[in-house]
Amino acid sequence: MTVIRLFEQESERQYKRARIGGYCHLAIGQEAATVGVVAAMGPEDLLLSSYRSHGFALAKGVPATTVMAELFGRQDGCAAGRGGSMHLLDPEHNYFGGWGIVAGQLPIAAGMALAAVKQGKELAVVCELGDGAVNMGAWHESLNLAAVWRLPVLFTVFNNGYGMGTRVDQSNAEPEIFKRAAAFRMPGERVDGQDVEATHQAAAALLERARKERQPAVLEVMTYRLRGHSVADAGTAYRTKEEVAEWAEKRDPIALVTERLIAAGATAEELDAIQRDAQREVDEAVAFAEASPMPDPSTLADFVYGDPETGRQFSRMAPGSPAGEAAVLAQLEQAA
Ligand SMILES: Cc1ncc(C[n+]2csc(CCOP(=O)(O)OP(=O)(O)O)c2C)c(N)n1
Ligand SMILES: [Mg+2]
Repeated sequence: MTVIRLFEQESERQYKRARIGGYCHLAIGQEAATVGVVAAMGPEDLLLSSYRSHGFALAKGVPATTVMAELFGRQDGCAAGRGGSMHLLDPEHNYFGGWGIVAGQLPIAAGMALAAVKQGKELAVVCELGDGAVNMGAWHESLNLAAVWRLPVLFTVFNNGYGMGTRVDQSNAEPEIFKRAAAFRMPGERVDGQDVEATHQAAAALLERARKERQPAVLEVMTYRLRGHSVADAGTAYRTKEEVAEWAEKRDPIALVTERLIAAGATAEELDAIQRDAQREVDEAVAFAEASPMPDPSTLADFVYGDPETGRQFSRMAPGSPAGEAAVLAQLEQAA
């Protein structure tokens, strides 16, 4: 949790220095929710998340070096510099994104679970989504299929109170999102996402059922983002300063777990060491990202198209042409 917190604070600094381009969504305040869920996963389990994804990648074991390099758009980034903050990817660590389209990850998660079932693998897929994703068609389609086909997916809804600037109760006829699992006859539970142990326990029990019984489920994880929607949003127009301060002062998940560790006998030295090691990891990540080259422009279409021929066809689009320069040239040749 500390690595994630320091990594994101550093990302915010680097974004403001224009080292990081595109969008950048921080999940500062949501660390217990993220770590609680991911720590309950087995090594074979597969993870997909929304675009608020840095913590998921880090918790799943993607090295901080390659995550930071991806934020910097560099060649050694975990998505080869193509994805950026919203589209982190590392199949080696069973982390399958980082999805920028709200609810875009849900059908993919259901499909991956179906593939695992067909291959006879006993694993679960964790699909994280925000509270803003539960009114998308893909939510209904994916949960329905997951239930009908008994697909081992745990849909973890990270309810941080807002979808951009819209409060959950302004956009949901049933704001207790976990109850909506009942419409698909699957278990639905709600857990305090600022409590890492409670989240871990709840996720572990549902994941066990997913693996053993192919039982899909919804886990609504109640949390709060202390920053704005993205680095470009101050996050003050649609909520009060008092509300944010209350969460920061009373419900900061790292402060809560630190209190618990102290009560359990952790020493100041041990806590300092966690902080120091985490800071070193983040510093190394920045140094690695800075040293990594930008991708060579000639490799722009690499990894983008399954068939490299398609990449070549689209690599130099003629103005107004839907099929690219190659197709235009072929047409001209034919006409001649
Ligand atoms: C299909 C689609 N519609 C709209 C957007 C723009 N958009 C990006 S994030 C977001 C809000 C999502 O909120 P939530 O699911 O609660 O996630 P959070 O940002 O709170 O983590 C919207 C509307 C998008 N990315 N994709
Ligand atoms: Mg939200």
